[in-house]
Amino acid sequence: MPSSKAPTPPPRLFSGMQPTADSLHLGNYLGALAQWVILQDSHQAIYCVVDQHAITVEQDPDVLRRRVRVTAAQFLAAGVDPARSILFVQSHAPEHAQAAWVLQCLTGFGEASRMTQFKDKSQREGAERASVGLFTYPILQAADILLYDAAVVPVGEDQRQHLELTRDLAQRFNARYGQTFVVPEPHIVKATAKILDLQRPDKQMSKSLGGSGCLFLLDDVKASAKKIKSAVTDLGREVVFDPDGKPGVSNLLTILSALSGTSIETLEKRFEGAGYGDLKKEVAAAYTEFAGGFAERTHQWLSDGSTLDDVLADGAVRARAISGERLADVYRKVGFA
Ligand code: AQP
Repeated sequence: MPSSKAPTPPPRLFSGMQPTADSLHLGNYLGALAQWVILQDSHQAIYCVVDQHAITVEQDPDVLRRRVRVTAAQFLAAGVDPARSILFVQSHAPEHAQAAWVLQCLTGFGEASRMTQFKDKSQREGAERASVGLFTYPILQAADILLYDAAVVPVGEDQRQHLELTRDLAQRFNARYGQTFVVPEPHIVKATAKILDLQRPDKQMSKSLGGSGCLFLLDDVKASAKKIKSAVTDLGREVVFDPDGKPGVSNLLTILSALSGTSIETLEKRFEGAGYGDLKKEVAAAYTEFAGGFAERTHQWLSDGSTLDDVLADGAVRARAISGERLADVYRKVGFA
């Protein structure tokens, strides 16, 4: 006799990226987006273009609008499947900002002050110019995640501290008001958690460093191949994986391994007796092949504007069906009439 028990739904997963550049970079892709695509098979995945996070630093409204679509198109080009996963824009779901207020009231000022990303970014902006939104950014991020009962959050290493805060806030709310939020686990894949800048391999690749050390996925591939060929390498000649002693070479091996699906050990063997120039040539070829196809798919999505809009509108409806219910529960528990 068939069992009457409904199958257990797959665990939920939430992650987002900011629409703050005309292109994602290779760190965003290998550190997070590539995982997003894989995890769709085992999770009910919810992916978000976090435009409310973007305005924590000044944005030109027209540029921001354009970048929201370009960012969503890149998620789709990477393989996010809107038939299986929810893809939406953060500002289309006002529940995020509403839940963030409740969580802000549970967060200690000292606790928020310890967030290293705020310290770094506010130093860059200057204390007077840094917005209060930049300060409370990690609490909005906590709301993003907790509203969806996400068990798993795939991110790069730089997000670990924010995830810890999210977990603390979930536990604090649950202890004070009764079981409400799922306490999420970060999903950080060690091998690609921190892709380094090609010119400054002591720093992570980032759009704010930009320049010749950052591979923007929608840039001209020839220019990107040139950046790879002029990447800073290390003393010595051997192509070996040694992140402390040879950060530049190890970073190139990590990139090649991730793009080609070949293990680092196999690559080390293949490059025995070869030099850094050979390694760079192969990384440039693998990158060119990947980024060429990625850019083409992104432009296809952008050229079919109404389909992209439909995907985002449908995603917002599906997202709000989940977050609306959780927010109502939160409001009731904190005593809002
Ligand atoms: N270099 C990286 N290696 C691995 N993962 C990375 N991520 C970012 N850089 C690397 C991950 O990408 C996701 C996007 O997060 P975001 O939208 O918050 O992007 P970001 O942190 O603003 O990206 P940047 O380039 O690092 O921006 P700036 O320079 O403005 O700080 C996250 O999961 C992140 O971990």
